[in-house]
Amino acid sequence: STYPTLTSVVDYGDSWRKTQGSGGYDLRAICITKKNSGDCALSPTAPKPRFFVMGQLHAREITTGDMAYRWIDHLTQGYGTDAEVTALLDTTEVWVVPIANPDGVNIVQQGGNTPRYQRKNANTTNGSNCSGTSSSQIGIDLNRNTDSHWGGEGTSSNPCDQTYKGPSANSEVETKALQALWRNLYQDRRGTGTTDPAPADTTGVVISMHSYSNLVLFPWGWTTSYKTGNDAALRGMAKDMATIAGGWQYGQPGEVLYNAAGATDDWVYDALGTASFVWEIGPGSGTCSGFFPTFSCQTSTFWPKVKPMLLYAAKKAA
Ligand code: 0X9
Ligand code: ZN
Repeated sequence: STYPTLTSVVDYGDSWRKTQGSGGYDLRAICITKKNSGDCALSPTAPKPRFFVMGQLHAREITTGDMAYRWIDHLTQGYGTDAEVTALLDTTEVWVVPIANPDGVNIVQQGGNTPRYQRKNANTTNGSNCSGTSSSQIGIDLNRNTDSHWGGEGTSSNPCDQTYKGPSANSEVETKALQALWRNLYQDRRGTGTTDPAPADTTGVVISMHSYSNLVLFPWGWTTSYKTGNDAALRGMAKDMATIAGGWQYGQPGEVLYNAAGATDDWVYDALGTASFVWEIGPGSGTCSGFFPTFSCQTSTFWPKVKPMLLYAAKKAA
């Protein structure tokens, strides 16, 4: 509200607890651009190209939410004074979902000075018998729940597991709300073919921030048996991002980490043909490691990498 000419906040759905009437949150996105008529509308035919970044789909990966809020501050405070930010917001819509899984974040925060290691959402209808320790927790893994190869490699059918895929594809309200938002922001640009829906180019870029392995990942994440039709372009962009980060590894998830199906990054490419990346931010050294790094690490270690990565990726959306 401090920057009404630059920002619009969109309520794109409710968290699971909110749908149950027991606490919970609105799911919120912010659109940042030098607003002209037609900008920041929930319509896939937009005047400007769109760059999208999301944090804390996995609740305990707190660096990703922190980076999202720093990005929002950097853009709103930099417009008119920082030439790079001004040029970006004059030409591009920047969308940010800082907290994609707010119920999970609430569970993390219930731990106070010893935050809880909640990864998944808070839906107990399938996982109510889980003990709530880091190895047995309630909820569905929102990065295994989409209909992009749902139930494939790297997914679990056990409701207490960290990688529980949920009772059916797209079962979770947080999943459905994100998909509806993305369908409102991006036209379906796919080509033909089920394992290779390659669009003509990589216009529009979606970044999902995760922690931690110092990696830049791109589809397909469900398998390494196939490359996408845009593999060369995506791999080239990932290489640039990894260089900007100071020498991270990059590749399809199965090349440098593991295969995992039903994730949101695959879904964005699979359903819409939009270029999509996961950044696994951190660890740094010493107290800058783990899911809950010392707060000063956000300023000293992570933001100096993530800020230029975001600026690079945002320019690639055009
Ligand atoms: O396993 C995940 O969901 C991600 N790693 S994390 O440690 N943050 O949990 C990696 C997801 C990579 N993308 C796909 N497999 N599609
Ligand atoms: Zn994650």
